Amino acid sequence: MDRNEALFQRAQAVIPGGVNSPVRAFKAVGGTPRFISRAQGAYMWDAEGRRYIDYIGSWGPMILGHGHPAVQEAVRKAAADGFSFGAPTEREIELAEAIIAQVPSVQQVRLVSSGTEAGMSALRLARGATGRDKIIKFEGCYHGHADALLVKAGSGLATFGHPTSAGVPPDVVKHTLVLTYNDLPQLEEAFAAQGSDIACVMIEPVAGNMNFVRAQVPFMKRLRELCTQHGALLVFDEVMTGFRVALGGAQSVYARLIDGFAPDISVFGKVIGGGMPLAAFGGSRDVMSQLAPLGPVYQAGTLSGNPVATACGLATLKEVAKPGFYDALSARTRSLVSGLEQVAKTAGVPLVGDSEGGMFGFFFASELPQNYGVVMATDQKRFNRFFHAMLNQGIYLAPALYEAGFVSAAHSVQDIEQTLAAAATALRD
Ligand code: KE4
Repeated sequence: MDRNEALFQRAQAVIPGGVNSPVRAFKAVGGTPRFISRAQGAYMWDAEGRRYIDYIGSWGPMILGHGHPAVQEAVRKAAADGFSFGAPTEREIELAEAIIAQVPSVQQVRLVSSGTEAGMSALRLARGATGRDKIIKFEGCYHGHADALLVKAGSGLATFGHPTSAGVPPDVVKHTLVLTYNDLPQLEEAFAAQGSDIACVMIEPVAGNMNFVRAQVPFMKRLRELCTQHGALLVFDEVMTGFRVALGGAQSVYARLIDGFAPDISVFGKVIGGGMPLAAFGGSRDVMSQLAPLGPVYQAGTLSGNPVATACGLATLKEVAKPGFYDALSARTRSLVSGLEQVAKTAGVPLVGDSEGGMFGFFFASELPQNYGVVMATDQKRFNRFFHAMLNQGIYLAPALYEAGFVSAAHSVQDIEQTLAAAATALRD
């Protein structure tokens, strides 16, 4: 028996589903998950010693590639000085300053340990700052697993959401309205009907949890206007896009396209921790002053701003802030996506893709989907066959058609060429 299979069996005896996060179990694509023993640069090795070109990068954090020497050195030194103090440290200030330096809409940040914690806290802050209960999110956007965000659309616009998970009381999600991504008439209708009750709209500006779907510029422009007009806060969930699609995150992309654009609260994770448990949320000094110990909105965390995690995140942000980093990363990622489209065209298979910075997606479809329903109507069987045909050739893609992919600064031209050659073989299936 393959060691991955043996480990998966052993894991399932002591860990629910054998994994500590559901998407790792390969349920969407079938087959046995690979148990990773080590990673370096653009590569990971599984328990059988097989090497994979890694297009997940821990779902976004590993933008430099695995084991970057400067990051490893920073973590080694920080660990030698102590793992956790439960007291403030200078490096938390440095990391906050590094984030604020790149994101003009953020004047203050609070560090936490996961994207879920950051999203949950941002939601509570928005409700506390506005004194309102209702929130809007979009189908297909994932903001972590806080109860109020595990919700699917109600039967009609006027009705609020229903839980998507057992254990979430309907009462908890009754204030959550779920709309269709990029659906401007529906957004207008929701605000016209309930705008004065909406605390915030939470959105993934480039939705990486329905593969790769951009919020269209007119939609985003109007969303900003409606939030401002009705006194609702616009919460940008940049856990995946922050420091991944651009140094200033997705909001810097929209600020170039929409005059004066900025969200009110931003949520970060993944890249800012460089692979260690660290996330953050931030906004204007005025909004952030609502947080304890200054204000009435409580939020806390034993390991928030952990000294080893902040060292990892800070070393990562120092590397990505170097001139030309995102130009090179964007070009490499674009070469992958355009190469996949070309290979599919040659094979006569409909495939379309998109990318921004080091984040990409592709669909077995002829047009880029604009919302979750269209994403989930794309060819799932073809995706799953393609996923395994690539995995068997040493190319590790996201094990679900609704997940985005990630390229790191360590992915070489040769890695992209090897991937495209494998895709040509896989598409002959
Ligand atoms: P975490 O709690 O997993 O650190 O972050 C939650 C989160 C919040 N917001 C966005 C936009 C996210 O993408 C995520 C987490 N992303 C998933 C990948 N789709 C993490 C992978 C997993 O769940 O294991």
